[in-house]
Amino acid sequence: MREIIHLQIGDCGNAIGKAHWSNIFLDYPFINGKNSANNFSIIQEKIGVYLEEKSNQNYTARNIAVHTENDSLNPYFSPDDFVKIESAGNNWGKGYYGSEVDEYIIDLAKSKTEACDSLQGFEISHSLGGGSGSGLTSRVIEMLKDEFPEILICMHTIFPYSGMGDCLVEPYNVTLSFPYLHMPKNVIFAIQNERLFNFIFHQKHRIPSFYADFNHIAAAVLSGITSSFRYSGTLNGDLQKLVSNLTPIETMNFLIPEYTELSSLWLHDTLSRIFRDGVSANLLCNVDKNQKYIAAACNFRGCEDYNKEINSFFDSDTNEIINNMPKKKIKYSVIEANPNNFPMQAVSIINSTGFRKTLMGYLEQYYALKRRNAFLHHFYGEGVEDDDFTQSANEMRDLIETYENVYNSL
Ligand SMILES: Nc1nc2c(ncn2[C@@H]2O[C@H](COP(=O)(O)OP(=O)(O)OP(=O)(O)O)[C@@H](O)[C@H]2O)c(=O)[nH]1
Ligand SMILES: [Mg+2]
Repeated sequence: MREIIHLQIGDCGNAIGKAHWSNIFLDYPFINGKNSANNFSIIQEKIGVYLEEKSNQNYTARNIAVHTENDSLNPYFSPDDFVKIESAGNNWGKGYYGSEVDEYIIDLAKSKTEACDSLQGFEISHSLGGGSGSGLTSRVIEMLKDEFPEILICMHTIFPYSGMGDCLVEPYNVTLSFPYLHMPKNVIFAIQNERLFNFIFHQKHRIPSFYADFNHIAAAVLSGITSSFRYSGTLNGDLQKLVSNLTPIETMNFLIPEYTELSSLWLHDTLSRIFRDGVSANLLCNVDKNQKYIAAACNFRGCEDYNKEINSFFDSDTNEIINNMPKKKIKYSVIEANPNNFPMQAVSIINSTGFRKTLMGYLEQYYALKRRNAFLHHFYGEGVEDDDFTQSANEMRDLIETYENVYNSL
């Protein structure tokens, strides 16, 4: 079995993690005392990827919850997998340097690893706006890399609003985290809160309720992406395949999810709207108007009856080019089971030079704050040095330049 260990760190990481695990457990209607008449062999085969079997047909999540309070998902989370932390007060420095539980988290990860047959990687849900999700996550990534240098780490990362964040120092937290995300053998599924807002406002035509609506979508994306690791015979069936298919250029390791709720009535129109030249409204990060895709994949769920329509959409107009990528290069798979939260959905993953715009947004805000020396003493007081700021911002600028070079060279 190729197992994945999931960690959820901070308020946002735990809220999204919890919503995600609820979805996962709904996918297994035959465990923990529940019965189902259906044949679930297609999912049973890979049940050990995410779940630990405690006793016959009784499973818990292979999860480590790092949070200020134990709001666990009973009975699916084991109390031994909860690590209590103090809030890092929205300060990356406090999360990175001030944590007294970093070694305990790594010990827990090590003991979970030892119980695995063949670990395929770690997954981390977190946000970059607060101090724990940014700083403690950076520390944990660094320590995991020391301990398991060859293992893949896959981040499900919520980026703060790029204009009107909850707290003014968010651009510092994003920038200081950047070098820890942008490392070999990491992939980051990047979601911006403002894009979740826009999605609900424009696609669902209502004002979102914070954060329940956001987390509903973010968890649906996470379940959509990870369903390929949980169902047999799917595209990108393990982390390694996903990383090698979606990150042809190692330094471009940020992936943008795109979430779409599908209706049988408008299936073809919806697919034409999301897979077309330009910017799809369903992309969950801000991207440049002129962008070039370097890789893309899509997982459909609950669409089995529409296999023919989906195949014919991708097989028609095979000369069509979508943001510089031939349509025929988009890999897709259709998973039989319904997605729990909506009858039919598509979750795409895009690797695009357009991600430059997301990074530019935070870097500009970072410079605007840093130029005025705003709030710096809070960070210096926690052990962050001016060099840390400068090096992180430079690294971010280098990646922005890489995106520009790749755009110009394609
Ligand atoms: N989508 C979403 N975003 C959230 C949620 N909770 C907080 N955020 C965003 O995440 C950032 C704050 O991060 P938190 O996760 O609250 O902070 P933390 O990791 O607990 O860090 P500290 O509180 O400083 O210890 C802000 O940008 C919020 O807008 C949530 O449940 N869902
Ligand atoms: Mg918090």
